[in-house]
Amino acid sequence: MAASDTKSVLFVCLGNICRSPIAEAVFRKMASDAGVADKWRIDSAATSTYEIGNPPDFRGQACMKKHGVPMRHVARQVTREDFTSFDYILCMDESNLSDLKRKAKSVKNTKATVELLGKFDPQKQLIINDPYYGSDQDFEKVYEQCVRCCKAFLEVNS
Ligand code: 6LJ
Repeated sequence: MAASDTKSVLFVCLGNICRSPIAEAVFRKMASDAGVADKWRIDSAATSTYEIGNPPDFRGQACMKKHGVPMRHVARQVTREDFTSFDYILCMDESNLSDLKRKAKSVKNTKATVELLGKFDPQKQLIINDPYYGSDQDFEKVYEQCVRCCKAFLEVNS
């Protein structure tokens, strides 16, 4: 596989411990199951500095274990380089989107398409809400939304 055939996606949320590591892990497993993992660079990051260096939220880890999806990540913040090196930056809510669009303005030669992951949802649930102050059920909903959206995103990129 030539490097020029590689696509890249960065999943982004506020803290990079709840939603975006789930999206990253779900998408990586789908790409792997489809036999195209070698064609993708897949990562996740935060708009904020709140949780830099921390592992995914325990409730998200439990949710992913339950569904048999491996997840291993250390939270990091979005960098200027992310805007020039990723093809897609997919985020979760309108606050993420406005933060990313503001950051993108200070970067020359941004190549990334920045959009809501929810735009790919066949059930049209556009926003993937922050489950930080929520319940296990809220994490389950995040997972289900990520499954629907990542499946559709992979299909349009196949
Ligand atoms: C600056 C003030 C905020 C959240 C989160 C919320 C709050 C989070 C968090 C998602 C992932 C110093 C840091 C907000 C990781 C941490 C607590 C506050 C952090 C907020 C508003 C509504 C719903 C959820 N902020 N950490 N401190 N989401």
